[in-house]
Amino acid sequence: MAGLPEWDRCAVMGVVNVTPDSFSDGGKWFDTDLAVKHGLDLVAAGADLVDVGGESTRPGAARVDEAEELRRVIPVVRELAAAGALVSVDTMRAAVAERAVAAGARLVNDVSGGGADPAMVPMVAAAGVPFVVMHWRGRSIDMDNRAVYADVVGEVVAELRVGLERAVAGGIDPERIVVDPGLGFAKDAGHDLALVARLSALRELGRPLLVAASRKRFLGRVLAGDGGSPPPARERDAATAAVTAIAAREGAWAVRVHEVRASADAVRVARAIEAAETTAGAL
Ligand code: PMM
Repeated sequence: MAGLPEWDRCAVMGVVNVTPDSFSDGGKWFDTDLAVKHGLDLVAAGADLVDVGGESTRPGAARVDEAEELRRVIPVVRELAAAGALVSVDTMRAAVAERAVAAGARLVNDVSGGGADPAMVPMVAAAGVPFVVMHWRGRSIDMDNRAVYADVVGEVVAELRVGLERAVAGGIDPERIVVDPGLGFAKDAGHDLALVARLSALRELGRPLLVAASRKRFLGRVLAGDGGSPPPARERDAATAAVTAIAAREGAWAVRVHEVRASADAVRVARAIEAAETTAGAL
């Protein structure tokens, strides 16, 4: 990926949500110092990047205003970057992305893929930083109503292609674009599982793939089984690591996770298996 280090395996992006209401860890890292400490702990646990966000995107979430988002995000980005962490900023606002890049962020992760703020694509193009184009169908407040597909994999690939083309038409270097299926965004559990089952179809887009399954509802549904109730988000980390192993085997560029250690181990094991496969193929 142009503009970032080349890892020889799937990278691990640790999540730092500086929000009082994020669905899986909301409130815990709301204070700047705690958020910075959490980010550094994630790096110590094996995170290759840390993704700092100040606005919850959980289903039904309302938006925070820009001043509040800046207040939450910028000091955390600045301190983590100064401490040597590779920081990504999770925002739908060009002004937040711009200030975060100035504070040291090296990647812009926009869950709207540039769709929410018309100034985002030109800003990222001018800054020359890598950009995540995620699949979404609109804001969190009513996205569950848009989880209607005849062919979820085909439609997500086609809609991501549109986002990719919009970003390139807006001046972003295609070599700096990452695509992401947006698990849980306008998707039900069946849709998310189908996308994970067919990650290879997303690779047809020809761009590195980011997979963000961590603690999401679909894992809760799987763990609940028929008629059971889903375990709380924090009890979905082993399930998350299972998806990490699968994503790494499917050639994902990175996974975005809350609990880093298990996924950091999983990507290393997947890499070792891949190396053994090459050796075995040569025998
Ligand atoms: N999911 C969330 C937030 N940011 N970014 C990308 N690229 N992909 C995602 O699927 C994604 C994201 C919501 O999860 P959280 O509230 O646990 O951070």
